[in-house]
Amino acid sequence: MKAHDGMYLDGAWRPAAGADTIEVVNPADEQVIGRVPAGDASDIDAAVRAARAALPGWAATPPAERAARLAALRDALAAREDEIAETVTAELGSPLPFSRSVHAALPIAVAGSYAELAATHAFEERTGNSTVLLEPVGVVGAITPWNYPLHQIVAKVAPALAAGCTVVLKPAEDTPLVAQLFAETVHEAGVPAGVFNLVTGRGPVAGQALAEHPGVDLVSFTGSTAVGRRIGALAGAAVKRVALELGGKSANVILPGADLARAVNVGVANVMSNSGQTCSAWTRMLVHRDEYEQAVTLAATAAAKYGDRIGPVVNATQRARVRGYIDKGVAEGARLVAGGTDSPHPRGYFVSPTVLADVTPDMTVAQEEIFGPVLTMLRYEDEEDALRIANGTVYGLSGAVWAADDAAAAAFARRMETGQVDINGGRFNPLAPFGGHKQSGVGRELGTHGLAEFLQTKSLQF
Ligand code: TXE
Repeated sequence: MKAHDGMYLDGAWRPAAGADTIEVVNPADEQVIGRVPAGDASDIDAAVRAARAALPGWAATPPAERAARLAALRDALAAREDEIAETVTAELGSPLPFSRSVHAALPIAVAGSYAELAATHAFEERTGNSTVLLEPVGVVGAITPWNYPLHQIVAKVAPALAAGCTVVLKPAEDTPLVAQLFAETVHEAGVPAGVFNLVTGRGPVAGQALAEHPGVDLVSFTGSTAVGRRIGALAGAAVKRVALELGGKSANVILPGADLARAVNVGVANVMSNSGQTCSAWTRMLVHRDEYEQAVTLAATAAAKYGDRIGPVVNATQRARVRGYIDKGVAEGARLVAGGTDSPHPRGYFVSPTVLADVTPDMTVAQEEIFGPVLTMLRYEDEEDALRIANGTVYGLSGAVWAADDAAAAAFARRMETGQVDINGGRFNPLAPFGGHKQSGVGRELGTHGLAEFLQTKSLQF
């Protein structure tokens, strides 16, 4: 795989300050496929300086011109769709068809949506005798994870650029190659020097330096709750804006009267997709006690069919964590009905699609994010019990409700403490706000709500 040995700073690839590097490994076969520089605090400082210097010019660029650059970025990404998919497959291990249809296609769609929003959004409003200006927040520090590596980047960088902000990106250690490819497309799109900067590096070094840098006005972070908490604390101490997209433990609530087979099959597919490494995955399936055993049989059959169709998890640490949760679930009394800790693959960080039945709300596997292909199945007595279980975690990112009709499902969904709910299998909408209630995070991504994260108001009274 092609890898740059420098950082994309101020419009060009430049050598890193230090000599440390990060090995990029293909999780499907454990082969080293590339090496990128591991930046340190001085690389971050250079990038923040470039972003600060570029800020006045970009903030003053008319939204129509910013929109034109974003449209060019969408086109540059689309022109390299195959390369994006191959790169994500190589460094994340996801099967190529999934890399094409999701890891490549989704960020192209999101970039396109912000090209349109930049052109049409009202960056000035009138209220009474005031004109309200919606101005860019300033320099954005974007810290992204590996699970949807390009989507997570585009979901931050595209709205930031649309808003008139400039950006320093620190992508995840496991997936830096698609981040470098992204920087190339930003360059190809004619985005002015310094508006977007990339520093590859380790979280506790480069990530921490970016989160702490006084020249950063907003930190937008997606990743673990533990790191999110630290970044939130740093931002609080510095009184700067922060957006946090953290973990989830979303409920898939199947109410009596729903199409049980469809709800279970879609639910299993949702959890297994991307090898379970999706913060919004419906990892807890809630089924009425009268239909529970039937649902367990359906889910076990569906999971077994997945077999080889899912890729590995991202690295050995993640595999150990996922296996640890499976063991813990069984130790706490869950019934293993599919998968388990064995892998049929001699190499690669594979975990078999796993289903744990007889899970109760107090178990660790019902409370903590596993981030692997593991479905937990819980029994409920009645709707109130289902609601209590659904809302009974510290998280609130996503969810699903299935019922005899959409109105009944939506009525239940309105009572859920969560940021988004799919009704009877509703389709993903890249314009709908995405983000969490409770400890799933702060702020929203996508659509106009995602754009608003990068804007601040100034009101002029006449
Ligand atoms: O996350 P980290 P990890 C969850 C999931 C997973 C767990 C651990 O449950 O099992 O987190 O994954 C950077 N200062 N999610 O260890 O460490 C890091 O370099 C600043 C949910 O990969 O949070 C990377 O760029 N930055 C999730 C980013 O933070 C730091 C997606 C995320 O890595 C840092 C991924 C520090 N001190 C994991 N330490 C989701 N919400 O979708 C690390 N980083």
